[in-house]
Amino acid sequence: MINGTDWLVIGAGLAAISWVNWYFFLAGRTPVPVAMSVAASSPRSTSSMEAAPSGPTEHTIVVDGGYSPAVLQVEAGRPLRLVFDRRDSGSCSEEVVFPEFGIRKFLPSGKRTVVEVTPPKAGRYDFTCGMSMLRGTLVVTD
Ligand SMILES: [Cu+2]
Repeated sequence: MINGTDWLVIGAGLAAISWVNWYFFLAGRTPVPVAMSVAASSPRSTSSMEAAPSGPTEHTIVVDGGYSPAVLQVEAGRPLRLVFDRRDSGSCSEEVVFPEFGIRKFLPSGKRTVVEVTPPKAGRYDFTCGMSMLRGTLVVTD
């Protein structure tokens, strides 16, 4: 015989089943309009989808009595490929040093020399010549 408590259990069970059906079959199919409109309206996320997110970012830095550009905006955690294009022949610029990365590299005059670093976190990382006279900065953002 079915008493009042049984009806309560059956009712709760039916409610749970219909909620599960709604959750998986109806809610799951509904696109997320908020997230999509944000992605479509943000040029930054569009461009990051076009570029391979894991590939290194390459920058060429001309060395000619200084670094040009002297300031580079880069992303934290993303591998960087810095191509030093050395055009002068003074002894001052013959080495480039990245103190935070423990890198000291000789730059032959008239050649392109690659330095690869991955800035681990946001901040400013200087690079200098061997005597700390010429200066450049990596401005790293998240
Ligand atoms: Cu120097």
